[in-house]
Amino acid sequence: MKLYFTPRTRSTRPRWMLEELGIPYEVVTVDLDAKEHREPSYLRIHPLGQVPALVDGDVTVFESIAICMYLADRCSERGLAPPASSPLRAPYYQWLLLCPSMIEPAISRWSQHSGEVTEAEREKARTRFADVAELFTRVLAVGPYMLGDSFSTVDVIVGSNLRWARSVGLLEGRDALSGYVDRLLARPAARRVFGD
Ligand SMILES: N[C@@H](CCC(=O)N[C@@H](CS)C(=O)NCC(=O)O)C(=O)O
Repeated sequence: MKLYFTPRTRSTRPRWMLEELGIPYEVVTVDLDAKEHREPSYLRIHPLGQVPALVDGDVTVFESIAICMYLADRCSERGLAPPASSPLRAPYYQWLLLCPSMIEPAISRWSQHSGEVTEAEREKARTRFADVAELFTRVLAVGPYMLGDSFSTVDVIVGSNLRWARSVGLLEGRDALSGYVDRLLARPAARRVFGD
């Protein structure tokens, strides 16, 4: 497998998955500053010119969460996705899709500098993030993982989102969520990716 990867981007999500699953893979670094993601050879892999992308034999897949879901199903015996017949499959989809539809736009909007967005827009983003943060706090109090007893792909994605949120100050005063991020980042697979 080849993972098209740029450090400190959403590329870390599939890399974390690959490390959790113990799948051998090759990293192909894409230099965004050098505009390598706009070169025709890369656009044949990801027609929208973004990272990450994964090539697995004849299969090419982009979108970080789709790649993680693909990998979880590819190695279903590792239990990082509930089987299609499991009642946990519903919350699995629910939490995974909530991240790019609601959390990522809120973190991104909040992180923008004044001038790029109005203060009212930033405040709306903070409130939207806070609503989800409260919900996650309740889910994880039952947890300890997003799907209950077991670590799953949802934790890779929610953990990645919350790590990003923490880096822009959105987890201040949210010790339970910060502790969850710390627990996830202490996993050997995560340490190999983030080194922190
Ligand atoms: N929804 C996509 C977003 C991909 C994305 O925005 N990637 C950024 C890095 S995090 C990128 O490639 N930026 C360069 C560009 O869009 O020109 C995913 O989750 O993979």
